[in-house]
Amino acid sequence: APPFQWDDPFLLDEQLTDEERMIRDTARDYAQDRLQTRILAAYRDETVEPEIFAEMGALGLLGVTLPDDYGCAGASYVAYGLVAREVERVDSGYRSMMSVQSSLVMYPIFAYGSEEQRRRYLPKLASGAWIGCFGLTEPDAGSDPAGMRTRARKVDGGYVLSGAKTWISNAPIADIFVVWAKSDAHEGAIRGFVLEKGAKGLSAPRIGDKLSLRASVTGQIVLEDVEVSDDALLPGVSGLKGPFGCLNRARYGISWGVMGAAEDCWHRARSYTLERHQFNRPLAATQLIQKKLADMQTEITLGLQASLRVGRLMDEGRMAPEMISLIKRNNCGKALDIARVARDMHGGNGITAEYHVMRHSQNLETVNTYEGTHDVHALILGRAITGLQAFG
Ligand code: TGC
Ligand code: FAD
Repeated sequence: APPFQWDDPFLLDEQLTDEERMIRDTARDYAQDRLQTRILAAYRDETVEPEIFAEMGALGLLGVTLPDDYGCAGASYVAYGLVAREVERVDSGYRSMMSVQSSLVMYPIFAYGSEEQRRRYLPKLASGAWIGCFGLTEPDAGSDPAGMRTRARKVDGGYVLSGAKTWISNAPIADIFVVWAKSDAHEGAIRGFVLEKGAKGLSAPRIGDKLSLRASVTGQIVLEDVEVSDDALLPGVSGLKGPFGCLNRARYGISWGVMGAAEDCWHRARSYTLERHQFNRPLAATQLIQKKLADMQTEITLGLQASLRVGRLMDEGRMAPEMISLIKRNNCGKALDIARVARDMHGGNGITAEYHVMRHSQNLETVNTYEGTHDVHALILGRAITGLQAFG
């Protein structure tokens, strides 16, 4: 019988194509060589590092699933998930920067934009020369984006946007803003608009004092009668299915990403408890510690295999959004549990930055909440199971 690989029990590696392994290795080398080395200072100081987009862009890691006509790799959704896993192995904030650019900014321009919009924006977003953000959430509309207040009013030759978005990743450093608003020219339907930095009345103040996701800058988008021309409208979609189409992809990537963070916590807990002796033996020689390590291994192995399955279904065009709710919810919840337990297994050392596990657990608090909270995804699944809507 083949030997059991403790760190890849179901031989995930074997289930990947050569191209997927190559993209995974590129992402892993970059993340370990260039991101792992700066994360402690970046997290402590809330450093804003826009150059990370150009670094990722140069390696082809942005918008990796989009076609090469726009400077992208044309790779599979599995490859995209592998990139998220490698980047989030270092920090959820860096993965956030990548997911927003790829799934929430480049994807809608590709899927809903005009050919002119694609040509104008996608190559610069793919190279990381331009940074994008995605404005859906508002101060009074989080889990319920249908309650948004931001309005687009039709005027001659364009629209006037007014309202406020909050909790927007990348907003303070963004060149491109994908903003969702209710449009009076479309009977109040939610429509997407692409705004550019510098538009009169557009500002993006930073949100400070975050105790989570500190390496990723977050802001508001304030729209004070921002006038845009007709060609700012994304012509290809109307209604909430526009933003949700983007969220499907970002949530899917997160399901892989959080498994990377969980793996980092698991591996660190294993190394630490093998080294650390109490009661004249390694902590790893105790039954309780081994049970915790086995639980981590089990959840990570099942979680990765589930994400791989959904990725393959996406690549075959057979994805249903509920599949993504299942893996986003489960993998985020399990990763958060794993990070908290890994912190515990590190004892007092676990609360310091240099052991990394508490940073992961702080980050995963955000990841469990954004892109649909753990409970909202339960309600999406509950609706599919029962046919009954339990939100309102
Ligand atoms: P509902 O009636 O269910 O649907 C309205 C319309 O949307 C369609 N739809 C979808 N289409 C594609 N994919 C999906 N996943 C879809 N879900 C719904 C649906 O078919 C319908 O279309 P139509 O044509 O019939 O009108 O809408 P609802 O208002 O009842 O929604 C409820 C709920 C809870 C499911 C939904 O609102 C929800 O998912 N809330 C969570 C909000 C959320 O995830 N926000 C994320 C903000 S972005 C973010 O967090 C980025 S962080 C990124 C980072 O930094 O990494
Ligand atoms: P609420 O919706 O107020 O939820 C509060 C609590 O109530 C949660 O526990 C929730 O599960 C629960 N709840 C809500 N509705 C129900 C219900 N019907 N039944 C039972 N319980 C319910 N948004 C963007 O648009 N773009 C971004 O780039 C972005 N980046 C983010 C970055 C960070 C760091 C953070 C923290 C958030 C970001 N978000 C972004 C916003 C994020 O998507 C929202 O925070 C999330 O959707 C939850 O909304 P809320 O914070 O308003 O919480």
